[in-house]
Order: sequence, then structure tokens, then C-alpha cells
Amino acid sequence: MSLRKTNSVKHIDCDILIVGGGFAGCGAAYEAGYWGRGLKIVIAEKANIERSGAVAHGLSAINCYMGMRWGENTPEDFVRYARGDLMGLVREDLLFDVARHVDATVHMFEEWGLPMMYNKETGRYQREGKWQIMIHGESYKPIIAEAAQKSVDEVYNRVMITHLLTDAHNSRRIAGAIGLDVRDGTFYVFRAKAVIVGAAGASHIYRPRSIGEGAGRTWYPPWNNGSAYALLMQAGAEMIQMENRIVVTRFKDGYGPVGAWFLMLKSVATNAYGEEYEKAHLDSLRSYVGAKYADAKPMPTCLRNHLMLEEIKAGKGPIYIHTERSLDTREKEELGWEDFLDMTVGQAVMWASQNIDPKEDPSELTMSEPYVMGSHAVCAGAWVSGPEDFAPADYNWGYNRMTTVEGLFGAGDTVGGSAHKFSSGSFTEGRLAAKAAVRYIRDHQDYKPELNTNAVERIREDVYRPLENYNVGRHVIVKGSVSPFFITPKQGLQRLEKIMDEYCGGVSSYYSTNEKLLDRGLLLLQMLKEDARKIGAEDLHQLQRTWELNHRIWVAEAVMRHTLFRKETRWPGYYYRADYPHVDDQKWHVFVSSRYDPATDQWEMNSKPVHHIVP
Ligand code: SFD
Ligand code: AMP
Repeated sequence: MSLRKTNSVKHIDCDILIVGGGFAGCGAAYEAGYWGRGLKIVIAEKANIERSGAVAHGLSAINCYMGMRWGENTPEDFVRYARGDLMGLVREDLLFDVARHVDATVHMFEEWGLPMMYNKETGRYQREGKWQIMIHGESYKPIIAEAAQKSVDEVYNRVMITHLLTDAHNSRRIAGAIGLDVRDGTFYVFRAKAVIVGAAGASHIYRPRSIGEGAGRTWYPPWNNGSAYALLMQAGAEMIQMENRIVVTRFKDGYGPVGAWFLMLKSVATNAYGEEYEKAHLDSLRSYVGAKYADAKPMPTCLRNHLMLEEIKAGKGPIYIHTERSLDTREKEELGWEDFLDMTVGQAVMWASQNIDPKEDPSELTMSEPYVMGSHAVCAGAWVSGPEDFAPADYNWGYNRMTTVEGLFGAGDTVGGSAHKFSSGSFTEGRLAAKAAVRYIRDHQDYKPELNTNAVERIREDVYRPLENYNVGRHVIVKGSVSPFFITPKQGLQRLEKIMDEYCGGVSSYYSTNEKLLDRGLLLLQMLKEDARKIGAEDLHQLQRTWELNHRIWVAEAVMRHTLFRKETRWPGYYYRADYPHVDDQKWHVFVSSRYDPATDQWEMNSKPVHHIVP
């Protein structure tokens, strides 16, 4: 495909641009529509909003619900829970803010038609666990997307945002974004007074366990490529906790989630010899991380991983989850199947293909490759301003969820330090960001965003360069599809995954790394960055893959730099700094922060205080 065929340009002027129509984006759309009457609000979504993002295939639970109307939990309880799970390092102001609003969000979901599960005895939502409720959620995403679509002026489906644009006269203020229509190649130039990014965290930064015939199978979806972080970083936004990647315990090979099984169905996990290893290792865990963390209830997610890993390293695998001991009624059996059919159909297929009847046989558990995200039991992401009534002075600079770039807001995976939001909390955070963005626009009535036309032209050349690389290089194929002039996006991706896996604590090293490995990894990453300018894309699909890879490389670099900076092992079970194997609360009870400076092409690493607000 030649550049000539893809050079149609569309200019869109709006007040608020929402990047990504996932859970955070839909929440932002809904709330912006409510408060922003008279403002022009648009969404740019790289897939189709009806079935995009992490919830594309549906979910079987809403994992963040307080149940305040029934006196089940308070926002303060939630802060204590998430703080304990993240080994102390969270933004308590952001957590509290999500918690106090999230129930209202869930009630709206029910009004919009989401089928909830009710407990027949209590008349309340069916609890999966203390924070989680069960839903019949196969159509969760289309239901939420409908509300979002009705709230905004325009939705641009199949438009991937590749770059954010700052103002021509102020590089610290947002002014718009560049988008690529991945179906017809149109180049979009959005001009906006405020931008809200909800473009999700990332899988495929690390080499997945599923390679070869299972390539692409991951728990976090393969289409989530970390744009949430890459876009922000390139615009100069400050980030925190990028070293805080997550490893999830999952049903082996199908990546089926475990929450419903452990929490509601009360399944137990054992090693291959039938021993309940978690209990057996409590004493050694206490001496490793201290009683404060080892005895937290529930045990932090990373430490549960750690115990499983120890068992595997001791040669006592496979680890089994005993579904057969808990599916003792027809009702529970149905719940078990629905859990996967609503959320991870592949796991049900895996059972069928391996002749596993979950009411007769246990299933293997495994630990996934690491993912970079901000809404599960993990909180990588942007350093944002907190709610004005609750945030400490140094956590607040005017507008809730605004990043350190003026007018640029974030929600969901995008926001750092605010873990355990899941789907409902991400939507809620989108609402909070949008309300603040509307206020920001109203407070700055005179502002007219101005774009730097030279910069836009440079980006346009960059965006389509992979098509040109291919067009030139394809005439010099030396063998099969190998050209000395370009690499394919897939080759680039595999190289990135190998570097991260082997140098930055992936599965092949049991999640372990050290300073020497990280230094070497960063060097190899620089070489990959150079070669990434020579990627050849044979069509628009491969062009999209190229831009997804470019964003992934940015995320990987941030993860590496943060991992290098934090000289301790804060989250054993997520990753280990072998040269600093312990939690070090004296020196490292802080957030690691970074800022890439687009003007100098330099990274600045720093730390920020963690304030404990909730007793
Ligand atoms: O059990 C661009 N999640 C669960 N949440 C729950 O509440 N309950 C569960 O049961 C959950 N489980 C679960 C979950 C996820 C997955 C994959 C599985 C199981 C198998 C987590 C939530 O899904 C997650 O927390 C939220 O979805 C996060 O919201 P957000 O908005 O931060 O991300 P998104 O929904 O993926 O949306 C991102 C959107 O951006 C688009 N996009 N658009 C334009 N330009 C670009 N450059 C873009 N890059 C991305 C995407 O297409 C998408 O629409 S359980 O396992 O925990
Ligand atoms: P998962 O299915 O692993 O994504 O988890 C869904 C929810 O259940 C999340 O809120 C997890 O933190 C929680 N969870 C999963 N397993 C356990 C466990 N063994 N103990 C406590 N909470 C858990």
C-alpha cells in the first residue's frame, strides 16, 4: 500500500477528546455528557466500542463494589484492603474517591439492563467475595457502551491514537491527538481543549507462556498494548509505580481467573502431593517479609504468588485447584461453568479438549507472565491530581485525575497508585476525570488550542513510514520473507518479549532480575528502538501492529527504568530484585516516579512520599 493511498486527512475540533472507549472511557463519556451540555465530546476508539477492551468478551463478576446501602463495607475499609494488598504503596486519596462513588456506578449498570445475580436468602447482590459481586456478564460491554455512545457527539471507531499533541505555545498543555484509521488509513488530527486517556494497560510486554501454537493467548487481552502509558509518557507526563507489574494465578493454558473459585466456591489449592502449601509456609514468609505483610488479611496477591512459586521451584508441581471438592451441587456446577463462559470461554474449551470434568477432576494452576496495568491487584500509571477534599496538598494541583500535563486527564489503567478498581472502579474513575475536565474547560473559557503544524507533518511521515519501509524493502527479500531492510512487527514484538522476559524478570527467570541484567536489558532495548524505525508494514493491519509495538516498547522502557531505580523487592511474587531481595520500608516506602522529557529526550527518575491518610 502506498503513502498516496493513505494520505486522506480529517481535522476534528472538539472540547473533550476521550481516547479509548473501554470501561474508563465509557465512564468518562457518560459523565462528560451529563455535566458538559453544550460542549462537543468525542471518543476515538481503536476497535469498536461495542466490544472493545478488556471486557470485550464479558465478565462474570464486578470486583469492586462496597455494598454501602446494606452496610457491607465502607470506603475506609476498601482503602485498608487495597493498601494491604499492594504492600503499603497506594494513593489512598484516589482509592477513597473511587470507593465512595463506585456503588452508584454499579446501580446504574443494573438500571441499564445488566443482569445481576441476587442472593435469594438476603435479597442482596450475590457476593463472590467481600468486594466482588457476581453478574450474568456476557453482554457487560455492549450494555455499558450503549450508555456511553448516547452521551457523546461522535464516536470514531477503528481510530487508533498514536500520539498526543501539546499546544504550539505551551509544551506542558494538551491540545489534541493524532489518530490513524486502521481500516481506511485516514490520518486524523484532533484538536481538543481537554483529553481524557483511557487506553488501557498492556499484555505482550513480556514473552507469554503461550507461544507457538498457542501464541497470542494471554490473560490480559492481546489487544491491550499499553497506549495509556506510552501516549502520556511521550507527552511528558509524570508516571509512578511502573515497576509494579502484575503476575496472576490462573487456570493453566486457558488463563481462567481464579477469584470465583477461591472466594465463592471455596476451592483449595494444593501441590502435587495434596499438601495445602500456603499454610505450611507461613512462618518462612513471616521471616522473609515480616509479620506486618505476611499476616495481612487477605494475604497480599503477590505473596500468594510467592508461595506458589516457592512450591514450584521446590519441584512440588503441578499445583492443583480442587474444583472437584467444591462442585457438590448442581447450582455450584452451573456457577462454575458460567464463570468461564461469561468471561474466558477458552478455559471451558480447554476443559473440554483435555477431558477435564471439573466436578470430577482438579485443574492445574499456573502463574502468568507479567502484565502492566493499573486497575487490578496492581497500580502502574500516571501521577495524577487527587480529589480536592481528601488529597494531601502535594497530591493535588487543581483538577481531579489531571496528569502533570495541563488539560490531560486519565482514568482506569491509566492512573497510577489506585489499585483494585477493576471494571466498575475504572468506569467510576472515568466519571470523576470527566467531571473535572468539564470544570477545567469552563474555568479556561478563553483557551483556544493551537497545534504546531510542522510537528503534525513530522508525525504524519512517522506514522506511515512502515508502509514505505515495506514497499522499498520487499524488493530485496533474501529468503522466504526475510529482508535486510526491514523487520516485521511480529519480529519486533518477539524481540521485545525476549528482552523483557530474560532481563526484566519474566517467567523464564522465575520473575527474578538484578542491576546487571537490567543495565544490559536497557542497552538491548535501545537497539530495538533504533530498529523499530525500520519496521516494514505490508498493510494497514500491520501498520496498526507497528504502532501497538511502538507503544509497548515505551512501556517496557519505563518498567525497566523503574525496576532498576527501586533497590528492594517490594512485591515478591510479582518480581524479585535478586541483589536486593527484601522489603525495605526504611528507604523504599515511597513511590518511584519518572518523567520523560520530550525536549531533551532524557528520563528523570525520582521518588515521591506515600501518605497514609486512612487509619
Ligand atoms: O476476574 C485505544 N477485569 C475484571 N474486572 C471486574 O470488575 N471483574 C472481573 O471479573 C475481572 N476479571 C477480568 C478482567 C479483565 C480481563 C481481561 C479478564 C478478566 C479476562 C479487569 C477489567 O476488565 C479492567 O480493570 C478494566 O477493563 C480496565 O478499564 P480501562 O478502561 O482502563 O481498560 P479497557 O476496558 O481495556 O479499555 C481500553 C480501551 O482503549 C482502547 N484503546 N483506543 C484508541 N487509541 C489507542 N491507542 C487505544 N489503545 C487502546 C481499547 O480498544 C479499549 O476499548 S478478573 O480476571 O479479575
Ligand atoms: P482473579 O479472578 O484472580 O482476577 O480475582 C478476582 C478477585 O478475587 C480479585 O479481587 C482478587 O484480588 C480476588 N482474589 C482472587 N483469589 C483470591 C484469594 N485466594 N484470596 C483473596 N482474594 C482473592
